[in-house]
Amino acid sequence: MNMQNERKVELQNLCLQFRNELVDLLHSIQTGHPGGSLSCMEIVTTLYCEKMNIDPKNPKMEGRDRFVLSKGHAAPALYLVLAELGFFPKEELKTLRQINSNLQGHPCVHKTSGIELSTGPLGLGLSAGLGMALADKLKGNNAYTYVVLGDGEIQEGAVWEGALSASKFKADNLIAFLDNNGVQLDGTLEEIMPMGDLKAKWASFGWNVLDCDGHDVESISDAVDEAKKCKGKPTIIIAKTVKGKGISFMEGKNTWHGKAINDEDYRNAKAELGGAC
Ligand SMILES: Cc1ncc(C[n+]2csc(CCOP(=O)(O)OP(=O)(O)O)c2C)c(N)n1
Ligand SMILES: [Mg+2]
Repeated sequence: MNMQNERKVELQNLCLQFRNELVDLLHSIQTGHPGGSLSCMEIVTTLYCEKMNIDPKNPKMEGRDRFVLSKGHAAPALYLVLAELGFFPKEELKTLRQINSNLQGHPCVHKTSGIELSTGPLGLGLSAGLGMALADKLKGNNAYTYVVLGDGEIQEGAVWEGALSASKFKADNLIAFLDNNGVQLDGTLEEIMPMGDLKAKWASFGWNVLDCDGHDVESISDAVDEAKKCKGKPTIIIAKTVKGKGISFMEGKNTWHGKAINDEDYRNAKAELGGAC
């Protein structure tokens, strides 16, 4: 319970603003991934706006903290936060998913200021993030790498190779978030491929395992503080989330994984979020 109430309200309002902007953007381009973007909104916002040592004016600053959106389809959530912080002009958001735009449907390290790793093919972010964390250790940088994983994503075998390596190399500057919304592209995890006891699985791979409410900015912030206290092990924070969070008819529905928002759904979503169309 370390966050001032005023700051908590600021961050919550920012997330509401991002949800409104997300719906505007995805409606305007008639494509994109609403469900997974809404699910990780508080995690990405809290990390970037509260926890990470970064400088939008100097995105390659030596010793900065790193962020890897391993579930790359949630790129719009990340773009909204990066634009708000000034990594690139907010005007550019309108170019989302256009050919030659700097804002592709999935994060691209060569195009977008602030992006540390190109992602989209699921399962690669944890190992790459581990490499960044270990490089920081070699350089003597006191920096953290944060990786956000989807719960469907961790069905990929490569994730567990990364998990094994991170504990072997004692990467205590690697903090992963599991966006644990229980839903993947085609259904629930229970229907498609149950992951069983997540806490026990990660612990058995040698990780420090924490949990948090993934839609509560204070709970997320506290979990990061707790993770930083753990020495000699990487940490995974299992964040309880809701896919499509904030828009009732999208919540918990795999059908909203990657569906265009039509005019009627747009009006209903905006009415719920309290924003003007
Ligand atoms: C290797 C790979 N296989 C399949 C896909 C297609 N795909 C994109 S998102 C997704 C579901 C991801 O579910 P989850 O990780 O739970 O994400 P979230 O619920 O947070 O949106 C799939 C199968 C992909 N991007 N990469
Ligand atoms: Mg999921």
